[in-house]
Amino acid sequence: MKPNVISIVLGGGRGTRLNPLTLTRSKPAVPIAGKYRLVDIPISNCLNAGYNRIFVLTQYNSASLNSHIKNTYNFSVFEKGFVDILAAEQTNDGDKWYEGTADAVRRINRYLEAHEYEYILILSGDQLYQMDFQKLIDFHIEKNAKITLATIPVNAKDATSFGILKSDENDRITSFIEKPKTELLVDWSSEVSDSMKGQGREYLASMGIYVFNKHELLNLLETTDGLDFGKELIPHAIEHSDVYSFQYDGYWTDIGNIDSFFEANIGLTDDIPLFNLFDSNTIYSRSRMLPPSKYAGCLLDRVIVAGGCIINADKIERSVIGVRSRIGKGTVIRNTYMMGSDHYQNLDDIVAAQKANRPLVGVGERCYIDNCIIDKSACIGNDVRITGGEHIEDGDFETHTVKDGIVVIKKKAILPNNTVI
Ligand code: ADQ
Ligand code: ADP
Repeated sequence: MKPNVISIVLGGGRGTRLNPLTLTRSKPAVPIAGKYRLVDIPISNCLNAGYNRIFVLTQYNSASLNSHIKNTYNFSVFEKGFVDILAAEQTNDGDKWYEGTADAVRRINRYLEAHEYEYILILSGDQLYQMDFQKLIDFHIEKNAKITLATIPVNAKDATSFGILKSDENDRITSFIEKPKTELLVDWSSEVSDSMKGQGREYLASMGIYVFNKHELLNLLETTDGLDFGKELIPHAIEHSDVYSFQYDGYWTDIGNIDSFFEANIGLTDDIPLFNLFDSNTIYSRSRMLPPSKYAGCLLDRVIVAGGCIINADKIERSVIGVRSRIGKGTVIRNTYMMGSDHYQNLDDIVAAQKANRPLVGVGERCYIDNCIIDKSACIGNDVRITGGEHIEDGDFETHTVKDGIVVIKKKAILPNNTVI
């Protein structure tokens, strides 16, 4: 019999590290890889393993997240599957935010009570990976664990951003420290494979992916008042219960900030990308019924292009071009993630914009764009130059934000002809 599992996707704290992409939408709704949303990744991993009862916890319920989930995850009446969004608050004010990951799960427990389940799978909403959760759950059952953490070896630099643990020869976790300072790391290296050692990945990190036995989780939520899994509940459980480590050695990346979000997207254009979109495991997303993309006079080198684009550029290199993108003649784009647009401008819109001397949605003619993320429906005029890179300082402006040398053009921003950034 298939294990009885309910999954919870932690859809985001305040999400400030991904600003300005999360200014007007919740983190799970951030577009990734030209046609998906962040939330599609953990949901697809669950569905591929056959676990189709999923809650997505988010701090606010943007219209786009709702419509995306509603339009994408439709189950037949025979399947009893669902993907439900549970939002902490509709607005940003007040004290009704989920105050941490454990607090979020504690507060939605009343929705879980309506369902039968034995195991609960808790997932992060901002990670890129393809893991077979069936193997994780099987491991948990075999070990007779009360809690299992998915873990991965990381190097010393990354170790300070994660929960680091040590386990015995039977994979039982013996000690855990959340985000240790560099000077504390000396005592925390683990036995890892030669190939991991070769890459300097000697510290075993928690991936923030947890399997709990139902009663263990309910007991922990009830008898402790910790607000966070990593800071409080997991360290407490390791001292008092049977917690195991399921070591994973595939590709996994945390995409919590602009830099890692950018690299995760651009990395998809590599010859053999670490995260493989072209895999037999489906990544589900909304089917949009878009026309095929159309190109004229354009040289494309390592580019992913989603559906419904009209591309007349001279050259595009190492870039991801999202749904319904329109790019004008003579333009060069490199190292850029362009998210695309939610709708097409019709001929009347185009004539009106031209009359008002307003740039059209998309990228105009003779532009040069490098090291950039262009959020949805931005209007970039003709002869615009955007040159991100190490030379450019961080800052927040009306139309864009610069973080780690990456220029992020805000959603619906209007950059007039000849703008230089
Ligand atoms: P972090 O990722 O830093 O560390 P956290 O900020 O708790 O931990 O986020 C975990 C997930 O929950 C993220 O997807 C986040 O967006 C979401 N989240 C955070 N606060 C939330 C809230 N109030 N409501 C809903 N969702 C929320 C954790 C662990 C570490 C582990 C890393 C691996 O604490 O031990 O190493 O994950 O990435
Ligand atoms: P996102 O979170 O991606 O920025 P939004 O919430 O702004 O998205 O909008 C996404 C949804 O709204 C899509 O379903 C899209 O069809 C619809 N939408 C937004 N603007 C328009 C428009 N001007 N015309 C038609 N549909 C639109």
